[in-house]
Amino acid sequence: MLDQAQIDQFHREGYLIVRNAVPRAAVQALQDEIEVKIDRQAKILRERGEITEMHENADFLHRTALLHSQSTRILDPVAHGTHTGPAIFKLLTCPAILDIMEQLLGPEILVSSIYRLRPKLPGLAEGVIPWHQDSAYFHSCADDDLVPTIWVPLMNATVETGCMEVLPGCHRKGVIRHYWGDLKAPGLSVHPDHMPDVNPVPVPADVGDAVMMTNLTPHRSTDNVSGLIRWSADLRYSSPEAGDYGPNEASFLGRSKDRPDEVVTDWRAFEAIRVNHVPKTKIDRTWLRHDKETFQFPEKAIGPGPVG
Ligand SMILES: O=C(O)CCC(=O)C(=O)O
Repeated sequence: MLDQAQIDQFHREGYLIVRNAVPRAAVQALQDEIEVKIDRQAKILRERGEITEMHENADFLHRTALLHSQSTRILDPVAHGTHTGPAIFKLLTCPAILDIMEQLLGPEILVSSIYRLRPKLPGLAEGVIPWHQDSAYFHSCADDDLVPTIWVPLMNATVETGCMEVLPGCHRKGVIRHYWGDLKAPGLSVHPDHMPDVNPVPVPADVGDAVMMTNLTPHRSTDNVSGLIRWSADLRYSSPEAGDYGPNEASFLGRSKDRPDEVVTDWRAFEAIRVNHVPKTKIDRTWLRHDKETFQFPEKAIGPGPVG
């Protein structure tokens, strides 16, 4: 649970570090689940001749990078919200997180369709996430609603490994103009001409801690210059009123006073909901690509540098 000072800070600054927010057993279970998935994928890729060295003795913070240098397809089972299983379900529905969400959102809590596992591999340019607000990716129906992210490190995330950075107090002015970045930073970036003039704050966090942000908080993560994989999970929640802001994937009811019978309590039901989901709405954002966008200082708009 958050105390009132933490709730006030979250609303005032648009972010909050919550120490010991997440049970370590839940983090460990997710690490174990990921290791099994990666190992299974490594075996498939070995059969296809894409991987020759299995690095079976390498640990969670090294193995995937060693396998990735042989085949980038090693990440397929954990990419883009594809991962389901008992441990991710347990983390998404963990009472400690839902209690915090109930404080912020009230008793009706949707577990957002958009959750991600992020293996930020050392020295890999694609792992750099430029400045953005999550709402820039969402359908605009939730622009006026709170969709808190809880960013959960699966290792001790330091500045060196590329932890989160936020722009404090910049979440009250709505959705800022974004554009689609170039190949080095392929996601959405805040347009540099519209970048708030505020000093970034790095938010290192250890296993068990969580970094909370709003859907309008500008945030990014920079290079991982350590030798370790910076594993994390980012989870989101909303009240049902926020609507279907992430229609490409399935959300589900995580806690409810009004509809307790509809709360998903079993990971297999969660998996079925994810797998069988058919998107009905399209995202209504039309951000320009970097080569079609205009910039006051075009040289600032190449690569991840300009947006940070
Ligand atoms: O984990 C990262 O590096 C980026 C996460 C992010 O952008 C998010 O949680 O919205």
